[in-house]
Amino acid sequence: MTERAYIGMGSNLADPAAQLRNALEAMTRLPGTRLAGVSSFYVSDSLLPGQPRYTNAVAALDTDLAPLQLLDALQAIELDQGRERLERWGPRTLDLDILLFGEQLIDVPRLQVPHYHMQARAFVLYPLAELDADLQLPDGRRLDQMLAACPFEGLERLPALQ
Ligand code: A4P
Ligand code: MG
Repeated sequence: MTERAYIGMGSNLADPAAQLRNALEAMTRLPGTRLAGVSSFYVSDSLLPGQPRYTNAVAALDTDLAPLQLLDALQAIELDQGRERLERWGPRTLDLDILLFGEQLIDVPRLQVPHYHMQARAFVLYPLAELDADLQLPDGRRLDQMLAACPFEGLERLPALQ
């Protein structure tokens, strides 16, 4: 069965925008998967002080992969792009989070969906809204209500690439 998954992408090392573009390219090559949309890229300060600014975006994937297969594939892309897990929340060349996977609520040790932090993060919610402003989460929360509680402040939307 094909499901629509939304992937939160982030990078704050080694030319972040290029990291996101490479990751998008890699996602188009995943088996049984189609890249259905990409938001603008957004720059914002790190949630943790003393780290470089992040570039973030959200991608929509239509995929026949199962959720854990998709997680495996995304983690392989992270590793391929040189991510080292030195410290939790540390700076990273590439972070790929499964924000939503169809209507599924997933809570297993390796994977929780919807992603646990998405509601408070402008750099997730605003790009997600570009792809589907009417989105309703499987737990009943509505994206427009989450946005209303999450100011755009501090986000800088980069102009689209030509
Ligand atoms: N995991 C569980 N659920 C999921 C999911 N829905 N998607 C597990 C992906 N992975 C999921 O991930 C640790 C484990 O989470 C994985 O092995 C997987 O089994 P990780 O990517 O190594 O951990 P992390 O990214 O260091 O932690 P976390 O909590 O994902 O950090 P965040 O939330 O990504 O925060 N500031 C700005 N402006 N922009 C950012 O993107 N990001 C962070 C990191 C801090 N500040 C930021 C940003
Ligand atoms: Mg992560």
